[in-house]
Amino acid sequence: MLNKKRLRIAMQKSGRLSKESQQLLKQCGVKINWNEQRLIAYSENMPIDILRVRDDDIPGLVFDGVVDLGIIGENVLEEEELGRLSAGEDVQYKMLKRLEFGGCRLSLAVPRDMPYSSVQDLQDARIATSYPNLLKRYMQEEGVPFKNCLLTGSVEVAPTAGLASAICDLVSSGATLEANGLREVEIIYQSKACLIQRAAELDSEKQALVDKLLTRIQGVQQASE
Ligand code: PRT
Ligand code: ZN
Repeated sequence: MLNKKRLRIAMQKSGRLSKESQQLLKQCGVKINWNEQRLIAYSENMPIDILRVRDDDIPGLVFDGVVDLGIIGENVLEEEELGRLSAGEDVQYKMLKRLEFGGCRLSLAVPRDMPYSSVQDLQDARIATSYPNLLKRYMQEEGVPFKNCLLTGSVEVAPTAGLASAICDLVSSGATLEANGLREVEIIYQSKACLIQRAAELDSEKQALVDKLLTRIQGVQQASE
């Protein structure tokens, strides 16, 4: 059971952010007994509990105040925020720090042989993505109507499979696009991992612990520059 007096931090259980999230806590002097199977991990030397979940759940857990802090990619954070706002819900949280890992970009890509000179060329095109809200915001800003094809995975194969004529997906090295015969044509969002805090006030002891962690994170990041 989670103890309300202990600081609750949500982080990705397994995936691209998990190792570096764990490493960050370690560098801040937080000792944790990680058991790969467990949902909750406890710190031995500080009043901190770690909730290990899928990254998609982390923004909501922070917005709803179920956890105190979360480490999450800005792409997932902003996608969830836009989704809630468009559903008429209020979204509140505090952005504490942009972190030095999890860097990637959300980009539009088209088949290599498709002629492309600007985003206008995607007018009324069907675009496959797992980020419908970030895509919609970008296309609205550009004034280009398009059709959605929502996929939670395998987005990069959508054009070959005949499901869509373009995609909007995360890119880091570009190797996945290359391997699927796609060409990156627009970067619509630049992302890094970040540390967020719930909007509702923490009690003074918990807040003092958050401040201490933040100072240590700043120290760790400065040392790596
Ligand atoms: O299981 P869970 O839901 O927790 O994990 P997940 O599978 O949804 O996410 P995961 O672990 O793949 O990614 C977590 C976060 O890492 C993302 O939300 C981003 O903030 C960040 N990140 C950084 C990336 C990448 N780089 C990345 N390259 N997330 C995904 N990718 C994928 C991309 O979707 C594409 O399939 O990697 C492929 C492209 O990589 P390149 O190097 O070939 O361009
Ligand atoms: Zn996910």
